Amino acid sequence: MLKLSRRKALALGTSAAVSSAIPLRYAHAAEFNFKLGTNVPESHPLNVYARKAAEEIKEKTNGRFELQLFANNQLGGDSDMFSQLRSGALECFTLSGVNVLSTLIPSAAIYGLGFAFKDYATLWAALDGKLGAHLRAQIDKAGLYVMDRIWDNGFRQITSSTRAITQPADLQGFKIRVPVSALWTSLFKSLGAAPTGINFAEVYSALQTKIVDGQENPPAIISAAKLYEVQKYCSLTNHMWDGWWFLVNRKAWDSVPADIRDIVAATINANAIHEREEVARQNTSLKSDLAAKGLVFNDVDQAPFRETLRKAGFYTEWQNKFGPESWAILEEYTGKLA
Ligand code: X2X
Repeated sequence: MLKLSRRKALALGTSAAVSSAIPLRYAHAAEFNFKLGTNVPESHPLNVYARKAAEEIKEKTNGRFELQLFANNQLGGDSDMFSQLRSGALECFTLSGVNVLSTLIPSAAIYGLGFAFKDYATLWAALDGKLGAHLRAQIDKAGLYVMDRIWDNGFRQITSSTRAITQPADLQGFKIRVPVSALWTSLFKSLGAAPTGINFAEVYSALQTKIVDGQENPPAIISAAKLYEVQKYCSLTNHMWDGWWFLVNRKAWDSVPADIRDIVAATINANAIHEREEVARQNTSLKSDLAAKGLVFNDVDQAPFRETLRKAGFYTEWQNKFGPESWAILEEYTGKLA
């Protein structure tokens, strides 16, 4: 009985796929099937525009190249997906340079230095300019292909279930989740907090079960991952910016003919620009929406936080770690930090 119905289902699945799911003009399997893993929920603009890129690529390559999206940590957390990407089990992965990418390439984290960028104009000038080129060269050296345009995650804000953060004193001993990253841990330790490195896949439950009292992310993520259900306050610290590099396994990328690679890269980079516009819009417009859902917002004066970091030796420590070359390029855009 069970066997019969399974066979039936299989037969049905096959004929359905042939007759309707694949449009006639793509009535052949794609030659190149790339999986893309992301670490945020389906509704986040990263996934919306990655999907759009996938549709456009299929169209422009006449079905020869297929990009299949696995959003929301379906393939595992960041650390898992990063190993899969490196081994070739996963072809594409969007990953922050400040997150686990920095475990392989320490200087990839440099743009996430606390309070480094004051606005988007400065930030895009750096990341679409000399700083981005410098960072992409290091990712390339480490054996990964990286698309030109970084995707926007946003300026990060601290949320908490226990108290609003208005001054550095509010962070003393504060149990906060940070991604698995030396720079992130150092930033919050230097501010006096008690950070724990946790992949984003486990953040909601870590907040719900009170393993940590807070986390930090931009409004677009707080909304898409419904973190407002387990958090009460959102303090607009803008303490750092973060984004996702669109990474590709080098061997898989090299297996694709140059003309198709050009289409894929151009389409992904164009959609990164659209994604940036949407994220910037959401990170502004979502505040009233999140407030209506019960999140209590407060503005923050950054000056005492910066001063706390300076006094803790945070900037000089990281200047030494990143080295003079990367640091000089960063300061061309941000002005003197150390
Ligand atoms: O892990 C996070 O907090 C996230 C989703 O913002 C990153 O990818 C860094």
